[in-house]
Amino acid sequence: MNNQAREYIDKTIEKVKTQNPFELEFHQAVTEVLNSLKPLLESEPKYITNNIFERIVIPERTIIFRVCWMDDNSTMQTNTGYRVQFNSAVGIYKGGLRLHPSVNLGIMKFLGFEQIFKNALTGLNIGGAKGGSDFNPKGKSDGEILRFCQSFMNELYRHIGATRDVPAGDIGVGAREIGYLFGQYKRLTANFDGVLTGKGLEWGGSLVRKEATGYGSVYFARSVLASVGKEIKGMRCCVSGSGNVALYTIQKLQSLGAIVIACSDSKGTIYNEHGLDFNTLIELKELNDMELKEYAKIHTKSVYTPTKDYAPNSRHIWSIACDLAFPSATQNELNLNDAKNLVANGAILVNEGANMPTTLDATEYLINNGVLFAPAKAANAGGVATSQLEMAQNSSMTRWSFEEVDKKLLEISNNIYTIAYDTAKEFGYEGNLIIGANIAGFRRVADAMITQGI
Ligand code: NDP
Ligand code: 2IT
Repeated sequence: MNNQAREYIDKTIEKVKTQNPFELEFHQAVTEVLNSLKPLLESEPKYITNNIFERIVIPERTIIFRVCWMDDNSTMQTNTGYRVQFNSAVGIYKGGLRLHPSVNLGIMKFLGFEQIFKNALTGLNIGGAKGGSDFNPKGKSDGEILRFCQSFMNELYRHIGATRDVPAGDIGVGAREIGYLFGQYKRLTANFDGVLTGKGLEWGGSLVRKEATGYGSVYFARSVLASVGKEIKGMRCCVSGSGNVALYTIQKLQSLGAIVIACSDSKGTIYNEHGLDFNTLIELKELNDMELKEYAKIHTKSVYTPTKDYAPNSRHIWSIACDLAFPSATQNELNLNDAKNLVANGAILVNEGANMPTTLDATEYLINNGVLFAPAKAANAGGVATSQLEMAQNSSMTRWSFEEVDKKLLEISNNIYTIAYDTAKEFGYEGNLIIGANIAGFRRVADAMITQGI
């Protein structure tokens, strides 16, 4: 049986690599998830006999489309748009839209694949999807963003719907973009419905959605620390990124008494041993889309390190001594060198706010060196879970208070921790939340697939 499970996993991973050449991030996500399912396959051969692996690694539907838009010089620009509707076994397709020049099919598929299990872990009825474009929002005028979003929706609208597929934000997609996308959807369909989440509070959005991923990430970290008798208060934290997830991670950490000593953006890292000022960060990054280097001009005792001064093959932020590390920017932003620095400096927890921020070898190193590890699909699920709470409010035409939504978010985060912890323990890997989260998420989806037939 052991060999059969191993062979089945290896065979599937090899097939994924052969059939999806060059999609390196997708290979990475599949490799991580499938390898961690070995204990489950050994005890439950039905997943092998039902050929679940072959099915689960292929999206149910992939939409790739051309997005033409007019820039401010009246020159026509063209980008590629994507929506990968990966798996609907447990619910409506759900997942964000990413606008970043690095976007390609492999990145969309890795994100969609991760989203399947993340969404399943929430216990809610949401399936996995992801979308976006290689459009670079940086340096674009408001009019250019508007025209891009409208053109993107001109194709996407026919594939989504409040009970079919509900996109949301991700890198490069925040309140402004969701507004433009929603406006165009409404114009094209004449429907005012919950087709996107992260909407404005006056037109169907939910309180706490903006904060949810960051808050949820910290709630999750709190559960992990509690399991070893520690608390967040007084912990020195490094949070990479300074976008939506990072900012609200910082706010919640500070409100719980942690000292956030560093954060970053794509251009550099800011450090202050006495802690960073949240309001300045919001002013610069959320409200004005400015570079983090401006922070050091306001808080002159802070130290700014531009990316050109980073040590080779490492991110400066992970060489700063801290207790808790919250990679919350992008995929593969914490590599083996970074993991070695964190271990050498005594970090006790890596809590993934971004999707797949830690490379496979770095993850292995951290775990082998006794660092607590909270995997993305468990730690950052608060965002999508609160999106589902937004959908629930939309469909019942009600509105919940901040406290009500926050309480539900906390409950969901705590439940995810419990299910990941208990599942790892059930298979003899107590404390390994990667194995726990992957098995629990996969089992729910795979059982639904089997029950629903081919
Ligand atoms: P934002 O666009 O709001 O912020 C992204 C941040 O990361 C920015 O500070 C950006 O720098 C930095 N960044 C992005 N790409 C790179 C890169 N290639 N190298 C260095 N820095 C980079 O995105 P979010 O905060 O929404 O998303 C961050 C991560 O969290 C992503 O992995 C996303 O998939 C994940 N996530 C997001 C959720 C959400 O609800 N938004 C939910 C769950 C996960 P700069 O400011 O210079 O652009
Ligand atoms: O990666 C993610 O979970 C998100 N970008 C949020 C998705 C959502 O539908 O809220």
